[in-house]
Amino acid sequence: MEKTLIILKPDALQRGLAGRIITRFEEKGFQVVAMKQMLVSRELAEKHYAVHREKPFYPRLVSYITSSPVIVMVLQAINAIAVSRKMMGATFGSKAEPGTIRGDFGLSNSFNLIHGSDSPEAAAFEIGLYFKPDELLRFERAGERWIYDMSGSTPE
Ligand code: IDP
Ligand code: MG
Repeated sequence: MEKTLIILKPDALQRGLAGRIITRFEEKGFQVVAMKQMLVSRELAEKHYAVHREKPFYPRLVSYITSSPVIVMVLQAINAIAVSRKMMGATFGSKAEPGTIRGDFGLSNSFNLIHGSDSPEAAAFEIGLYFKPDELLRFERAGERWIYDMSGSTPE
């Protein structure tokens, strides 16, 4: 099982789309192991987006993510990172395929509703930035054995 950090960005909350986006992940079978609403500080945004520091869009990205509250989640699933990135779609709504979150809900080439970790290393780093270890709550789901094939030694 893999974990990923998902952020519903300020435009998702301001546009009242947070519930619908969370529902997509729930319906797919992801387990929510942590979730909170928060205002991202400039300091935290600069740490999170340090890899983009030299990019021309960096100042706008930092002001966007800090402009209004976000919902941050840790989601767990088999191949959580690749599956969630596919569900998010291409970076901007104008390019993202219909059927993806960005493709269905957005048009902007700057505001794009959602962040998702893009590698296991990024996921570990980002989860550590936003959550303390004891905020991750794994629990046994009643329906788990109908989401994964549990007949072998590991879920498939
Ligand atoms: P990703 O979110 O699809 O992984 P990245 O290239 O990692 O996209 O960029 C991180 C974030 O920076 C994007 O989600 C978006 O909010 C912002 N961003 C990326 N490229 C641009 C741009 O050309 N203009 C404005 N914002 C951008
Ligand atoms: Mg990225």
